[in-house]
Amino acid sequence: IPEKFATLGLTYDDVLLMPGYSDLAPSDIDTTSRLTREINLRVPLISAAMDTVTESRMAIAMARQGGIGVLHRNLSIEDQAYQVDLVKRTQTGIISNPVTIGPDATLEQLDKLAGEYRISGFPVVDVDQKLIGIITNRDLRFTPVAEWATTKVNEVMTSRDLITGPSEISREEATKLLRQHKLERLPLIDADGRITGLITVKDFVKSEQFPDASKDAQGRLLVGAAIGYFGDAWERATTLIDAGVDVLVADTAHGNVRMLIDMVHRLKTDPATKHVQVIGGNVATKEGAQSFVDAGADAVKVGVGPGSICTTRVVTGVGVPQISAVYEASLACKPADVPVIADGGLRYSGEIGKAIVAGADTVMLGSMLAGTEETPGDLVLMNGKQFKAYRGMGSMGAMSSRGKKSFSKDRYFQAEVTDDDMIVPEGVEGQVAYKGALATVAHQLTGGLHQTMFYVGARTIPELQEKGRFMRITSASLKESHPHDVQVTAEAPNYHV
Ligand code: RVP
Repeated sequence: IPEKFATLGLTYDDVLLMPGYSDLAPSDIDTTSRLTREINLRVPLISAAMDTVTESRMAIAMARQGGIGVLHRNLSIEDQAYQVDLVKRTQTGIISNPVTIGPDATLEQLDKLAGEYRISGFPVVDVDQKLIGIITNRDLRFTPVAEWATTKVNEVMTSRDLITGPSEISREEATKLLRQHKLERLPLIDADGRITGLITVKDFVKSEQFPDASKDAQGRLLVGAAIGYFGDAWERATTLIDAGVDVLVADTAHGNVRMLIDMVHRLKTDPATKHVQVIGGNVATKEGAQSFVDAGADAVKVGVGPGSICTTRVVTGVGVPQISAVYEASLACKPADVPVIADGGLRYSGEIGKAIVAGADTVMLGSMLAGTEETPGDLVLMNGKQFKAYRGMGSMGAMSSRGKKSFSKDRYFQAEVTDDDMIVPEGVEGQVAYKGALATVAHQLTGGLHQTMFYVGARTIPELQEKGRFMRITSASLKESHPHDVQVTAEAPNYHV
């Protein structure tokens, strides 16, 4: 019966983009794209919610480059919320909710707080949040460490002639004050002297250094966090919202599931949570995408089985080749104006443009970002080369209690499996070559996308989606695409043999 068989499935290696007429200068090209209904990114890249890819360091680095990171959820609710907090407090201009300390805290407590938040100076406030001083690492230096436990903040803080600014100070005025008084920090206060913000020189330099950074209305970096649908999932979601998360990302291998769709619907209708952007996923069909569109999702994430560390298609026999999956999902999302995320399976920068032409607005990357400096985990030296671990969230390592407790087994519908021997993994554990700083990797990816847009003749991402045409290719053509008939003697930063 013909209906038993869907049409032929295509993936990245099955297609190439057709070149088109171009009269663009490199500076004309704009890679801004929609992450969700309400959030735009200058660079359409997302780091995967995996425990070997995205914790706060990666999320900070991604947002600074103009993309966004999704914090993984294989950790306790408190730990994940703390990671959100770390990203939201990272300096980029004005810190609207600075970490403060009381006058009666000891220097020992101050030192601990400084380590926890990786910051070196705090406004000192009384019980009414009124600014009474400022204390920095420098003030600590004159007190012997042995006395830190007994010395109080108000004994060493600077409290005379404090220079402050009004809450609504402009960037220019703040720069003037910082310069004039050679200040490291400028606390901002309201009419009653209560602390309302903090500006540091370092932040100002940073925001000039990262002009594409993804920021919220208050100038803080954007961050996403993964959630599930099982057990304490609602508590996790609301705790992350309280910590200031911008985007919640339903993180499951099969999103077309009643409980998860209900969860997304609840998040988008409950008055306490509906202001936060929610991404539904993963799906790989038009019908699956439609369920999330109907539930009110702000974007839909696509990918069943394409991941480099994923064995879902072999273990279960289920999946949809990624170019077809993205295209199918976009048929439900485009009419509703809901952005699409292509998640998994990308290996080269050229595949970002292919995903976009198939119907995606952004792409989520695991293996392409794994191995960078900012990922969790240590370097491993093997045969004189450096590596970092990269593993699937459905691997034995991520789902078993070996090492530490697993919090994300419901991603593979095995939340209630307590005996490790009973786990049915859908991913593998491995390693990838050390790649250095994320910034250099991100530069190659966005640079590649710029070139795609130039070749196609598209100035913007919507234009690329509109103009882009595929040609289906054969395995002989694929062979022709890659370097062939030579021995590659030098590694390119964007091509590895
Ligand atoms: P890749 O970029 O090809 O490495 O794929 C990353 C994606 O793979 C993730 O964003 C996620 O959707 C999926 N994944 C993560 N773990 C597993 C697994 O264990 N099967 N799959």
